[in-house]
Formats: sequence, C-alpha cells, structure tokens
Amino acid sequence: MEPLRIGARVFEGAGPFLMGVVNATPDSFSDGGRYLDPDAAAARAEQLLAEGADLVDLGGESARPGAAEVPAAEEIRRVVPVLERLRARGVAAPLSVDTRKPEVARAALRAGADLVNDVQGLAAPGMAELVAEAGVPAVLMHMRGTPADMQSRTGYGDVVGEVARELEAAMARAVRAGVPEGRIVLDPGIGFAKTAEQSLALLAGLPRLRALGRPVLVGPSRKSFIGAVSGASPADRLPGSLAALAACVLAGVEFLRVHDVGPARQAARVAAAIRDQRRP
Ligand code: HH2
Repeated sequence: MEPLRIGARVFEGAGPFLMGVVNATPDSFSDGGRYLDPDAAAARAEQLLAEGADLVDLGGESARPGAAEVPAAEEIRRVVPVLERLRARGVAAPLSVDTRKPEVARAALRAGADLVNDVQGLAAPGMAELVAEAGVPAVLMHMRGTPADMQSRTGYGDVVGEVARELEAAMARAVRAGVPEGRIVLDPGIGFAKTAEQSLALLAGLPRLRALGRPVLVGPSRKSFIGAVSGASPADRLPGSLAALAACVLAGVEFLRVHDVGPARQAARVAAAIRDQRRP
C-alpha cells in the first residue's frame, strides 16, 4: 500500500492495521448501551489502543439492519464529547468518525477526528465536498439503500462484480467532488444489503476488490453471517470473527474493523506471518 496519512500517523506496507470499534449508541447490535456515556466510551477507546488498535472508529448511530435514523444533533451529542475527551487526555492515535451525515462529520473533525468512515460511501449531499475541503481520508463502504431498508435490497447477479463496480462509481463521484483518490479506502460492507451467502462470497472474492487499486478495509467482526454459519449469538462470535479476519489478511486486506482488539491482534500477526511466507 502507498503511504496513507491518517491524522498524525502514516500507514504504509501490507499491515494489517486494526481499527477498534467504539459505538456510543444505545442500540448497536453487539455493544449497544455499553459506551453511551462519554467517559465510558473514551475509556473503551483508550483500552482498545492499549490492546494494539492502530486507530479507533467512533460511531453515534447504529447501522444494524432495520435501525432507525438518528437525528444529526443527537449523533453529535454522542460522539463529540468522546473525541474531545480523548484529545484533551493527549491521545495522539488516529481517530475515525463513523457517520453518513455531513453535519456530524464536520463537528467530529472539529473535535479531533482524522478520518470519515461512511457506510454510504459519501453519498449524502455535501459529504464528499466536506471531506475534500477538510483534506482528510475517507472509508467508502458499499451498501444499497439505508440501514432501514437495505436487507430488502439484496438482489445481485454477481455480488462481487456488482459491489466492485458500485464502489468504483462511489470513488469516481468522490474524486469529482474533489477528494484525491490517494485518500480513499474501500470497504465491501459485510452484512450491508447482503445475505449471509453474499457476505461469504465477498470475503472469498476480496482479490477483485483489491484490484480497484485502493487500500481495502473489511469489518466482519461479530456479523450475522457468522451466526448463519455457526449458530452463535453476537456475543459468542469471536472465533468466527477471527477466522474471517485471517481470510482477509491472507487476501491482502490492509485494514480490519474489529471489536475485540487483543485477540484480533494475535490472529492478524499469525495470519500475516503466513501471508508473508507465501510472498515470492
Ligand atoms: N460495520 C458496522 C458499522 N460501520 N463501517 C465500515 N467501514 N465497515 C463495516 O463493516 C461497518 C462499519 C456495523 O457494526 P457495528 O458498528 O458494531 O454495529 P452498529 O452498526 O449496530 O453500531
């Protein structure tokens, strides 16, 4: 991967780099309600960094299937105090805001966020322009529709090819709005407008996404395809999450979005050591 600056850090090489997840929400599918309090969320972020996260992703709106939209003002109330606390305590690590709303992204960037992680690929009016103006990198994730209706929009012929084409189109839109291609990271959106089989097909088809020429981020952690394969509930999906993580690393994915940073760190190191043996 070419060097990619996120806040104070330049990421380069194959990684993988771990993005630890903190959801300051009452209703996220696996950790809802645990980090709604800003002090609890900030402490969780610091814990994830101590466990080896390379950056932390903070979200104030659940994107689980069927989730209702949260007003921007409420989302800002959830994430800004956490970012402010982390920066006030001297946390220098890159911080990401998980939002699809430009108002939230603007407030979060002012409060110290370094990256916009958008599950709708910068589709909202003004979002790509805001990212371009702020000069920050962005994760463009693939989804169809919104969290409220996405699971009725899973009609694909060739899911890997269609996701790749739609990500390419999202990237072209962002570039037209002024976001340099060199600041874009792509994400297939595991579980977003995807059945379990489609999520598995995307995980098996990662080389076709890497062929788009941008760093790839994948978020398989605790997702429902693991439940579909194993029967495990979200709280019991760590082993399946680590298996998916290893598959991503072997496919050359640079960034992994994970809830369980300590175990993911060990799994990522081992998978990367195997990946690097394979290199000619
Ligand atoms: N998954 C979730 C949220 N944001 N962002 C990216 N780039 N990729 C993902 O796969 C992704 C994401 C869903 O997970 P989580 O944040 O744990 O749950 P919820 O959306 O219920 O808050």
